Amino acid sequence: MIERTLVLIKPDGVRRGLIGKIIMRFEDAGLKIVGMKMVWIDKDFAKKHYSEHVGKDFYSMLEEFITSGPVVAMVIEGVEAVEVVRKIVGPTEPKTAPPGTIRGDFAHHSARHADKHKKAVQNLIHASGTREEAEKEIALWFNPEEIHSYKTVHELHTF
Ligand code: FUP
Repeated sequence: MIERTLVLIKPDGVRRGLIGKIIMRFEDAGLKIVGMKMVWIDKDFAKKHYSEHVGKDFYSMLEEFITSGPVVAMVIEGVEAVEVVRKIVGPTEPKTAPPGTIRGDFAHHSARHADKHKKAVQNLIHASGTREEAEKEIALWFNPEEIHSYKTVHELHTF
């Protein structure tokens, strides 16, 4: 039941100064950050991360976006964390993402608007979609020694 998932605060989130507010959403839900770093990836690394999208119409825009500045990469741990983190992040398109989700509260652009301007939709976050994806993505972004095992006060004071 305890899972780990990969979360990226994308370059738009970093540029907008939302790192702290975004991390707070995960900590507020009781999720545990077990790995974290700031990385500015290149095009080769972007192709590895978005391997399932390489060759699609929107890929070049996505690559331009994800390599446009540094991202904050995190490994987040918790009960059924993959699904819970996706719920907190919200749907891909900020326009569709409901209030209360990170994408719904801190962004509003539509996919149509992004397409019109030939840009990837600026949606602040990447979060692994499945447990299999999480495993693959964590291995791509983090060395095992960059992921830490420790107890939060909540774990120490409860069962
Ligand atoms: P998500 O799982 O929510 O990150 O979304 P996807 O894996 O479907 O898409 C990856 C990224 O590509 C998303 F952040 C949005 C972007 N994208 C576009 O910019 N245009 C498209 O037509 C489809 C996806």
